[in-house]
Formats: sequence, structure tokens, C-alpha cells
Amino acid sequence: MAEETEETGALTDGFHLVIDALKLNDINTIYNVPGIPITDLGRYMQAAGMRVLSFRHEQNAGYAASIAGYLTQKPGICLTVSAPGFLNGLTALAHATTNCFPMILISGSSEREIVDLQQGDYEEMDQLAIAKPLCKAAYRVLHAEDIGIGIARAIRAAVSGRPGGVYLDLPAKLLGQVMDEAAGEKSLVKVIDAAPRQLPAPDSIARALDVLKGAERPLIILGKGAAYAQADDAIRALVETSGIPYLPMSMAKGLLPDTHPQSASAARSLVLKESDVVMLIGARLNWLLSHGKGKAWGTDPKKFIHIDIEPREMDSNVEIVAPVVGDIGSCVDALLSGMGKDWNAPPTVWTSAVKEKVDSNVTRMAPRLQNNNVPMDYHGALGALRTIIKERPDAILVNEGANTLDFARSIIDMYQPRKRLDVGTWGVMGVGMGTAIAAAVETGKPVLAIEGDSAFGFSGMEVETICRYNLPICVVVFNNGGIYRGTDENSAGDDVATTVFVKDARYDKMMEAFGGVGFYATSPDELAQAVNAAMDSGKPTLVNAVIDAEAGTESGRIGNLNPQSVVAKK
Ligand code: ADP
Ligand code: TZD
Ligand code: MG
Repeated sequence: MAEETEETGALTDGFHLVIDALKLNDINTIYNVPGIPITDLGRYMQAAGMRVLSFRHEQNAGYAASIAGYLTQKPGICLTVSAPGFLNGLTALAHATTNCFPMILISGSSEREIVDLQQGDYEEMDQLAIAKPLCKAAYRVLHAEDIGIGIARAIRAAVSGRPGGVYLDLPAKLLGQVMDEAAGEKSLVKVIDAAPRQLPAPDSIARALDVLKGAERPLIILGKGAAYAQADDAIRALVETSGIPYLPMSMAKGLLPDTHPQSASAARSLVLKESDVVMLIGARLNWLLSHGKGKAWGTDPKKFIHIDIEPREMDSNVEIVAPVVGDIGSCVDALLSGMGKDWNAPPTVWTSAVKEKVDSNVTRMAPRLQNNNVPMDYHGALGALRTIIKERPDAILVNEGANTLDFARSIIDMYQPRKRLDVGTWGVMGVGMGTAIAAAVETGKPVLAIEGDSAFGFSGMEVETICRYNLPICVVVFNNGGIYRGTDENSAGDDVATTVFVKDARYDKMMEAFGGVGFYATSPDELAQAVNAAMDSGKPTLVNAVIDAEAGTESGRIGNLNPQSVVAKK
């Protein structure tokens, strides 16, 4: 929108400086919901050749941006309006920070002078202060000439060190500020080496190898940080050279194929309990690993080696005898070269004990996955989808729910890195459609989203977005008529139980409402047929999979986290 003026030559403004700064840093995709003061920003972005995907709710745009960051190692951008739009985006910003995904939430905001005097502006809110505790860094830009540096700082904060969410506040007035075009161009900053490698100290590598050498029952745990790092070949080489059994955390599944002979997934309880040395690579000892102590970890004393880019993660829950601080690629390379060619594999008593347990558990599970029961149980339905992922290893699996999540995680083998995207560290319901959309947009691959009916409801309106952009996404709703089960009863009053939904709901019709294709499946065979047809079509599709309302358990696999009332009357 540069205009010629006699005194100053060509002009630019805040809108265009934001766009130029993002483009200069190779950021070309924006996840947004338009409105005051950023409607025109979205329009100008499109006009400048950026891909601007509009959502029906900012939370879903935010989840899309966060997973885009995870998949690409560039900050995913979510663009929102002020106060309510900003607040809708905040859950996703906090989710990104919690999961170590690089994301920038850019929100328009109201006039500073009025907000700070609390004089009641349109959508008045001190957004910067509210965002701060939920992200790695929060910045506000007040002058057009600072847009370049502001965006550079936001990018670097999001991706360097431990990645996370960043908030960038752009007051309405800033966007309209005008400055000389040449001076504007000069003010832009191209971020050089946004996430610099962080080499581990050689003595930390030597210490880790010493501990590993002394191990009789070693275990490697791979977390989503390892998947994020995109050091896939090195990680595979480390696992294979070491000969150590490994356990992938949920989103690290597929970093090595789940069918790999060293995978200990199907012997999780055994390896956690019995191992003596555990090497964590990009996985925190948080609740998902029972904080590294207690019953799940057995009675044998453990030694932990921890590889992470964040020094403060060391000793977070238990003592770490060999902290290795650095980026995973560099750390794994250093460990590999330290191991050399004649590294001794762990004792076979250990590796065969793990292998035996894996084989017996896999054999025990196999017939259950082949059942063709009607109504479907989780094993029958997921057995069918497991085959589909095996035949389409390139597809991205999105997964949320309780039983739908926990069973799918253990039943569906993944074959390639970063193909399993799910609820992450918090176990958030509602990430589904935003995640599916970003996965399709960022990778161009087909997406299979396996959704509990409750989980789907949190972002279900985005099926319109999926249809609008004609994305190759097949949503399968595991319809058991409720949260965990569809059979709860309210013992008093006429309302249905708190966990129950409308019976026999037809989620497939929601997809049809916007021009996509709906399917209805009542048996594993029908489900397999529908999903294959859906994925072959490459069109927006939704399969309503009727699941036995009695099949699920309370809270899936984490029912133990529910507090119990000691005075419960019922
Ligand atoms: P999971 O839930 O799969 O166990 P977490 O989210 O708990 O994984 O842990 C991911 C860890 O990976 C975080 O502690 C984060 O600091 C770390 N991390 C992320 N990227 C890198 C990287 N490039 N190098 C080293 N560590 C990383
Ligand atoms: N709200 C948010 C944002 N996240 C949550 N995790 C929850 C609420 C609580 N919750 C769970 O932890 S799982 C779940 C809820 C509401 C839904 C489970 O029902 P589902 O799956 O239909 O998705 P299953 O297969 O019926 O168990
Ligand atoms: Mg359900």
C-alpha cells in the first residue's frame, strides 16, 4: 500500500511491515480468525501471497499454529483480534509452551492510552500482562520502526533453547502507522540461526557413556522432544548401535518403526520396573512417567541419564546422575562417536527377557484386534484402523479422547517420525481439528483423525473449515454416546447423567452439511471399508463409528488420577 509523496518518497505502514518481516523470515502460513483490528492484515497477507487459513474459533487456530511449529521447527503463527479473540487463543498458547512447541500468538489490541487508564475501550484488556505467565516471552510493539525487531525477537524466543509459545501484542494504532518505505525495509531483521545448535560438554558425554557401560538392564526413553529435533537417522543409529531396548512416548512413536525389534512398547511395565539405567532423550520425568519414582518404577534403584536442551529440567523430579545438556542432534552424535564401533550390547538375559514379554503381549492381543463384534469395541475398531495405518504409513494420525486415545496409542503401530499427533502433555481435549488441519496444510499428507465423540465436540465446527479448504482429512468419531461410556445414569432428577450425550447421534451428517462426505459404520469391516474409501477419495470425510456404549472405562487408562470422595452418599 505504499504511496508516493513528494517529501519522503514511497511510504509503508504497520500492516505491511508485519507482513514483510514475517515473509523475510520464511513465515508464509497464518492461522487466524479475522476482526477488528486485524481484518485488513489478513487481507493484505493474502494479497502478499501468504496462506491465511481462517478458523471458526481462535482456540483451534491456535492449536493448528502450535502443531505447525512442532512439525516444521518454525514458529506457527496464530492471529487473533483483541480481548475475547486473544483469550480464545490463550489456551493454545499455554498448550504450546507446556509441550515445547514453537508458536507465536499475534493479537491486535486496543488503544494503550485508554486501556491503561481503564477508560473502557472497545475490547479493552491488558493483554500483555495476561499472556506473560502462559508463554516463554511476551512483547508489545508500539512504533512501526520496531516491528522488524519485535518479530525477530518473537521468532528467536519461540524456537531457540527449549521451544515454546510467544505472545506478540500489536495495538491497532501501530498497524496504521506510516513510515518511509526504504527506512522501513532497513528496519526489518532476518533472524540468523534462530535455534543455534547447543553442543554438549564433552565430559557430560563421557559421564553418560560411563553410566551406560556399567548398566545391566539399560533402557532408552524417547520423547516428543526427540521427534521435534528431526535427528531421526542419528537417533536410530544410537538405538541400534547401543542395542538397548527403547520406549517411545506417545508422540515419539514412529521415530523408529513400532515394529522395531528393540521396541519395548508392549513391555512398558516390565522395562520401567526392571531397568537399572534409563537414558531419557527429549522426554521429561513428569506425570506421564510417574515422575521417575514410585510403584511404576519398581524397587530396583535407577540411574538416570537425561538429554535435554533445558538445563533446569535436570533433577526436576529425581536425581540425574548424568545430565547431558544440549540439542538432541548434537548430543546423540557425540554419544554415538563416543560409543565407537565395538560398543558392547547389553546382556542378553535383559534383552531377551524384554523381547519375550513383548512377543507374549503382542500374541495375546492379536485375536482381540481381529474381532468383528457389533457393536464394535475399541479393540475391534482400532484393529481395523491399525491395518489402515500399516498400509498407509505416510498418513498422519491425529488422536484424542480418553479410551479412544489410550487404546489407539497402544494398538496402532506407527512407522514414520512425527506421524502421531495427540493431546500432548496436558491431555487436552479439543486439539483434534486444529491439529488435523495444520497437519494437512503443513505436510500435504493425508490425515486420519481418530476422535472420541466428546473430544471431537470441542472443535467439531471446524469441519466447515476442513471442507472450505478441501483438505484430505478423514475424521473417525468413536461414537460411544458419551465421555468414557454412554451408559451412566443420573440417580436423581430428570436430566441425563453428566457424562452422557444424545444417543445415536449422527456426526457423519455434520460433514455432509458442509459438502464433505459422511460414512456410517457399525462393524470393524464396515469401518475399514469406509476409511479406505474416505482416504482414497482425498476429500473431507467423517466416519461415524458406532462403539459399544459399555466398552470404555472411566478416564481411560488414568482413572487412578480421579480423587475419591470419602463422604460420598452414592
Ligand atoms: P514427552 O511428553 O514425549 O515425554 P516432553 O514434552 O515431556 O516429551 O519432553 C520434551 C523435552 O524435549 C523437553 O524437555 C524439551 O526441553 C526437550 N527438547 C525439545 N527440543 C529439543 C532439542 N532440539 N534438543 C534437546 N531437547 C529438546
Ligand atoms: N476439557 C479439556 C479441555 N480437556 C480434558 N482433558 C477434559 C476436559 C476432561 N476429559 C478428559 O480428560 S477425556 C474427556 C474429557 C472431557 C473426553 C472423553 O470422552 P471421549 O472418549 O468421548 O472423547 P471415550 O472414548 O468415550 O473415552
Ligand atoms: Mg466417547
